[in-house]
Amino acid sequence: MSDQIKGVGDYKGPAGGWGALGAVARTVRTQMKTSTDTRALLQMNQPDGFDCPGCAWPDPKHTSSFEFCENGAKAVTWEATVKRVDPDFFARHSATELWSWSDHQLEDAGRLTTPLRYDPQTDHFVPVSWEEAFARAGAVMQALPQADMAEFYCSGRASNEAAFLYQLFARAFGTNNFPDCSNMCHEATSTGLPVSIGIGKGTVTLEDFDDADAIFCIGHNPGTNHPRMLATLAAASKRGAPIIVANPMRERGLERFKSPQHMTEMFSPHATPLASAYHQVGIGGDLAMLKGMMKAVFALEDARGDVLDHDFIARHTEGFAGLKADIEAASWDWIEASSGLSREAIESMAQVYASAKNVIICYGMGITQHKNGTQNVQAIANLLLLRGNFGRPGAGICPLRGHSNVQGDRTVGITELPAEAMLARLDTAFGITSPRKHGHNAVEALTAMREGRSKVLIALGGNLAVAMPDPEACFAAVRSLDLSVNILTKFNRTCLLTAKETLVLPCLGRTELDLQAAGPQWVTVEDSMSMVHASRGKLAPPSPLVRSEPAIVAGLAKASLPHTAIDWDGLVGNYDLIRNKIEEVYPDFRDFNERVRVPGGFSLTVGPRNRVWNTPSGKAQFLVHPHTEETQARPLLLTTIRSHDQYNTTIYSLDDRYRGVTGRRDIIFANEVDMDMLGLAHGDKVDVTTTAGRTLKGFTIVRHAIARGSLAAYYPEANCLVPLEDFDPASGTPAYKSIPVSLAPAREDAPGETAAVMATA
Ligand SMILES: Nc1nc2c(c(=O)[nH]1)N[C@H]1C(S)=C(S)[C@@H](COP(=O)(O)OP(=O)(O)OC[C@H]3O[C@@H](n4cnc5c(=O)[nH]c(N)nc54)[C@H](O)[C@@H]3O)O[C@H]1N2
Ligand SMILES: Nc1nc2c(c(=O)[nH]1)N[C@H]1C(S)=C(S)[C@@H](COP(=O)(O)OP(=O)(O)OC[C@H]3O[C@@H](n4cnc5c(=O)[nH]c(N)nc54)[C@H](O)[C@@H]3O)O[C@H]1N2
Ligand SMILES: [Mo]
Repeated sequence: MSDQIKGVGDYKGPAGGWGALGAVARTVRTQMKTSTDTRALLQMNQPDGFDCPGCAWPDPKHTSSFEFCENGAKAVTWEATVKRVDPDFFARHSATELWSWSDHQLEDAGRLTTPLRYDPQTDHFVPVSWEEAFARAGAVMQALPQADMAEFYCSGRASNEAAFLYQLFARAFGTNNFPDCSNMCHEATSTGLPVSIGIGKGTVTLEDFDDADAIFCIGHNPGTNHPRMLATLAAASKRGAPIIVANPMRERGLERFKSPQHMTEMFSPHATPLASAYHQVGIGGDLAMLKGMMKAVFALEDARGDVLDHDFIARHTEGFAGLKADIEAASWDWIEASSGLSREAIESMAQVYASAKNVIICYGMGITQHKNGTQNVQAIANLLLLRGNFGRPGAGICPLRGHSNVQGDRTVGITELPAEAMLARLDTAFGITSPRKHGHNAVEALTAMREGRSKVLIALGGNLAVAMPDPEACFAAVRSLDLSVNILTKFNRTCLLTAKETLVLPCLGRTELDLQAAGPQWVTVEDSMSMVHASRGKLAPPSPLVRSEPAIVAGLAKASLPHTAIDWDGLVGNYDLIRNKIEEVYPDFRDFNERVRVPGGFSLTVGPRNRVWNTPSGKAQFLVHPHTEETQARPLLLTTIRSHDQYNTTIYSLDDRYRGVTGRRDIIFANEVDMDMLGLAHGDKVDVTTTAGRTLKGFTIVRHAIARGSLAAYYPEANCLVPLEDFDPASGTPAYKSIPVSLAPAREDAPGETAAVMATA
């Protein structure tokens, strides 16, 4: 029945396996030229090669093994493509024409080769020299009435060196406005965990997975977004460690895996099972589920007496009595209704948790991108603290980070909320006076642009307006600016939101050779387990005109700050000098240049690994998140997810292999029972409407293994359903993953919309 609908079927294989190898072969064939280029793939994650620009999952220490995955290969081939968007391309295609292209088509056209500016007279992007580009940007920057009217966006691919120079530029210019991709991603982690355990990062190492007695995976999809994690999970599964999943959707990458790197496995009919239990929690039901687990843990303690780690709780924590009272006040009726899981299911999760000595809890966007994202994160920490699951091998918290260096960018200063001590050291290191006023996060930046309070957007990577909620508001906000500067490898839709002055500046990618005055340069990155290591690009740049990110940042800084005393050229000439300055500002980077030259790099300090809690009282905190015991029915909630063939707003292809979708993205995944109740059939066209009257029209509804009351659609097509005002008040993270909606059969007269263009063109 399912094969009657175009592009919708079932995927029966495991994650990985021959499907993954086939996909790698296809991406190499469509993007790359010769076998010399494909050698790039063999450089990935090698001690003297480059860090994979895909995800932030760490590599085995001192690796010389061959560690790459299907989606890492897509990230590299997409960057190392032979396709180019050169001046001829922009002469042939006007900006208006390019607007009608899908996001896939825009980036698939190839790598940028020359600086461009938008010419409103002709409606074309035209080549300019670097000198002219910098001068045009500098003129607007110097004319700004206040430094705080500029927004410095950073996406998480930028290296530590580029990001450090970028924050220096912004602070020397006079603002802490650092909207960054982290604000849309793990901000709930960065905000929530410091209050709980004194650091806004994960606490486990890769080796901890070998010692874990149970692993929980809540709200993340590693088969697609962190595929190298599947090898780690498979190893745990083979040892017999239970892997407990909580996810509204059944994701193949959490069910079973066949490693494409093990030939015996590839030729055997068996795949490694991953999840030992799979709980389809309702969208947004995680806090109730976590409270339920804690309630069951307390009940087990009452029955057995050996479940809580009393010694740890007494010595290392505060707030236990408050948490216990809050959990006791939660009724099973409320927990079941709010989580969508039965009491028995939650008790079984708690049983596994309480029986395992060392537990790791992993989580991703399914936890953070809700109005209560910070509470979700802190509830995970509460659960771990109850049994002292910090500071011993095999235990801890593991946020699955986003971009490959998003954690490093934050470490070296990309934050709108800088600490005074850091600013003081920055000022001493460079003889500047940094602004003390805190700046804008991503939502605040777009709001300021929308209201005319900000007039400049400089973007170090990313596709800000497309990644944010509410394209109508965000697209208009960028179009209203005096200056938009896009430092990118590939042209994207945000470039087409032309301001009074619009510049597109092409930069080198991670894989490419970076030649500066002192010779070839390399950069450093931090993975999601706080390991800092080197990344060395080797491939030829896409054109001789393309410059490195540090060089572009320095060029913009010099043009914007005519009286600057900072030796920008010196720093760019030799990145060792940038690293020396990072060390001056961040003491944790002591002997940076020396330690990062050791293969595998070094670890930054993570207090909880040694039971050191950098909180005001020096203790870890149990935190209470009161709820009201509402009994009214939950609305239908829609979550937005990544397909297997996308990297955020970069759409590699319109396929989503593990969910059985081919050649399209205009899909709403729904539970069969809900569809029956709504009178909708598999393959029907529907309109999705939010309570605020936002609509997504003419998408096709398909039956899927998803929790009751839960719907899913792809990001960014469904971003038009998320209001800019719907975010977690604690962290500012947009509530991309719990949108209350209703469904109706599509009205025939539905006009075409941007979302439809993006999904299908
Ligand atoms: N290939 C590839 N790799 C990537 C990326 C990419 O786009 N492509 N993006 C990178 C970035 S920036 C990030 S942040 C990470 C994202 O990595 P993930 O966090 O894995 O990303 P998502 O696809 O947004 O969603 C993850 C899962 O959350 C589940 N989910 C949705 N709502 C809920 C909920 O309410 N509760 C629970 N428990 N689960 C829920 C979905 O079913 C889905 O399986 O990956 C990084 N790596
Ligand atoms: N509805 C919904 N919206 C979401 C999410 C969701 O789950 N649901 N997830 C959110 C999350 S977690 C994130 S992180 C954001 C992502 O937001 P962004 O980080 O802003 O978006 P990307 O799509 O990763 O950026 C793609 C662009 O980066 C540029 N690029 C690639 N490599 C490089 C490089 O090496 N250097 C430079 N300078 N540029 C480069 C390319 O030109 C490409 O067009 O989206 C958020 N938006
Ligand atoms: Mo992210």
